[in-house]
Amino acid sequence: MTRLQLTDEVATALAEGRGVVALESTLIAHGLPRGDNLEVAGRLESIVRDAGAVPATIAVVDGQPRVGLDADALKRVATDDDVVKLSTRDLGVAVATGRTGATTVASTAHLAALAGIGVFATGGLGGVHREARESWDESADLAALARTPVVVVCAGVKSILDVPATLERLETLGVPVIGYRTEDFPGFYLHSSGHPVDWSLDSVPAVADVVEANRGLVLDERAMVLANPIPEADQLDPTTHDRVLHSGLALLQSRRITGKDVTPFLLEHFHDATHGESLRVNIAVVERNAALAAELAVELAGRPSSR
Ligand code: PSU
Ligand code: MN
Repeated sequence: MTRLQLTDEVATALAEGRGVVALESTLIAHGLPRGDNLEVAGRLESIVRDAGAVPATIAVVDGQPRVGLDADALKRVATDDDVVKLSTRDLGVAVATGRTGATTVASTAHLAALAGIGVFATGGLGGVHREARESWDESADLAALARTPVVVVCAGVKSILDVPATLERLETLGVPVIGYRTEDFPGFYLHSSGHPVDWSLDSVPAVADVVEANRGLVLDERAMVLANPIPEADQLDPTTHDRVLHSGLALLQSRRITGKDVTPFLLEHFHDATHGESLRVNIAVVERNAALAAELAVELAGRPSSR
């Protein structure tokens, strides 16, 4: 079997049953602009450490799947020009051909679960794209969540997607979606997507109870989504949001952008068109998710039954 390369810090933490948080690398390599991204990647790791857990940023470097990146590898993923976006179906090709790539929610979750990591922080999930009825564009993230045992802390899905369709698909796939201190599914840049969630929990121990209950029911072979919204005071201005979203969707059509380029293109459009305001929100979102994921990882590690 292809061996995962764990940093000593991650290997030791897992062996000792301490809290570990997986972090995804596509948001670093392809979701944030160069310049800010390396700094953000480092800060996410510090936030996890400050909360008493160990960060494991996941990527493929020269064909080697890595769980935890040293400073050199993190820099390559954030700054090299030839870093490809790897979903789960791309992992084998990347390993066999020695490529360097950043992992999406789908592939990060897969590698995290293989390494025995149960908690994962990201920004927003991939989901069902608008116009999916014609394009069939649904992120492989959803299928991966249906078969991967990990808790994913995110701020919902971006409004660039079809949010209600994505929620329907998560329901069909049997993936629990829990709002953290909210009754609404978050809208990534916005506090609320305008769509409710079935379940809301107010504390990290309460979330850990659900993780344990699912395990007891042998329902833990799939993921659980913990949806953590940005506070309303910090969200992107909704009017700006709607305007930029419409112009971005129009550009997508006129430039015929499809496939794995859609999400990075729209993110960059938001960052350009809002003059960095969406970037500020994006960074706040991922930092808050890393902090909550670390709290949950520490809570679960403190429960002997969870090991
Ligand atoms: N959400 C973000 N930033 C991102 C992504 C999602 O806030 O960069 C990335 C994630 O890696 C996610 C991927 O898994 O986009 C989904 O891409 P696609 O729609 O091509 O599956
Ligand atoms: Mn897609």
